[in-house]
Amino acid sequence: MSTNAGPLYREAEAKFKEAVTREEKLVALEEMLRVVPKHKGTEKLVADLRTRISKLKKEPTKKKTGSRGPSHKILHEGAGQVALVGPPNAGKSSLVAKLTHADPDVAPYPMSTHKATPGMMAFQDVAFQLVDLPPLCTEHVEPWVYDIIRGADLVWLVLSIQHPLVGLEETEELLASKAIGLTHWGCDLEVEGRPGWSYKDAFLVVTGMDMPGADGDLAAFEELMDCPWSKVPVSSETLAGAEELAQATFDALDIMRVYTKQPGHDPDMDQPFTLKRGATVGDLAEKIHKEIAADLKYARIWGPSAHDGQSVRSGHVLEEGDVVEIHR
Ligand SMILES: Nc1nc2c(ncn2[C@@H]2O[C@H](COP(=O)(O)OP(=O)(O)OP(=O)(O)O)[C@@H](O)[C@H]2O)c(=O)[nH]1
Ligand SMILES: [Mg+2]
Repeated sequence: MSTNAGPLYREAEAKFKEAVTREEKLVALEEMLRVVPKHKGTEKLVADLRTRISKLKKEPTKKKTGSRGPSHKILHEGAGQVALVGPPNAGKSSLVAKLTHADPDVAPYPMSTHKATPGMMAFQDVAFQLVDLPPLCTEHVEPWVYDIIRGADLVWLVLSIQHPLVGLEETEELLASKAIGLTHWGCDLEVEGRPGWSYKDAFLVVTGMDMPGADGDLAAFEELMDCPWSKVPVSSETLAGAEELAQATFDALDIMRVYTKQPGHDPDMDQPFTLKRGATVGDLAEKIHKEIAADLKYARIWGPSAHDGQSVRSGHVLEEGDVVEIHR
C-alpha cells in the first residue's frame, strides 16, 4: 500500500522503522499522516495511521532504567573519594578549584553549584578525588547529592568561619533525614549505629581563616560546639592549612602505601598501591591482577612489616612503606 503513497511517505515510513523511542515513533507516524496523499485509495491507510498514533499516545511513557535524570555517579579514582558537603556559600567549590585542576563555579552568592564536579588533589605520591557538590540547605537539595555522599569514602563537612554553627547543625539534620550519619573521625565519640543507615567518616573543614578575627571566631565556635569534631582550619585565598588538610584526609581514609618490585629490579617508588590499613599480601596481589592473586606462591618484603628480604605468605599483613616482591 505504501508504494502508492508517494516518496515523501516512504521516507517518513523509513524513519518510523528506525525510530526507537516512543517520541521518535510518534514524530514519524505524524509525519507519515501529514505527507500521505489523501484520496479514496489511501482512506484505509489514513485511518490505520490515526489509530496507531492514538494508541501510541495512550501508551504510558516507559521509564528508562534508573531514569532519575542523568546519572550523577562519580567513578572512584585515586586513593579515596572525598565528598564536599555543607551549607551554601561555605567555600566547597573554592576548595576544589584551588586544590585540583577542576574548574567548578565559585560565586559570592549562595546556591551557586548545581552539579557534581570531581577533581584530583595531589598529596605526596598519591592523589585524592575531591567531589564538589551542590549545598545542603532546607530550601532544596538535589536528591542525587545524597547518593554521591553515600558512595564516598570520606566527607569533608565544609563550614565558613563566618557562621559555622548553624551550617553544622543544618547539614547534620538534613543528612539524618536521609538516614546518613557522620562519624566524627579522630574523636573519641560513640556514634550509635541505627539499622538501615549509612555512616561516613567525616571531619570539619573551616574556611575563611584569612578573614579578620578568624582565629577568635574559631575559638568561639569550638566552645559552642556540643560534641567534639576534628577540624582543619583553612583559607582558600592563601591556601594556609592545605597541607594539614591533605594529611588529615590521608589519615582519615585509613590507607597505606605499598610499593612493588620485580625480582632483580629496583622497586617502583613512583607509583604506590594504596590499600586499606590491615590489608595483606593477598589483597595487594588481588589489586594488581586476579591472575597474580591466583598464582601467588610467596612474597619477599623490604620495609616495616618484616625483616628485609623476608619471605612471607599471602596472609601477611602489610604496613605503610613496605616494598613487596611477588613470586608466582
Ligand atoms: N576570604 C575567603 N573567601 C572565601 C574562602 N572560601 C570561599 N570564599 C568565598 O566565599 C564565596 C563562596 O564560595 P564558594 O566556593 O562558591 O562556596 P560554595 O560552598 O561552593 O557555595 P554553594 O555552591 O552555593 O554551596 C566566594 O565568594 C569565595 O570567594 C576563604 O577561605 N577565604
Ligand atoms: Mg559551590
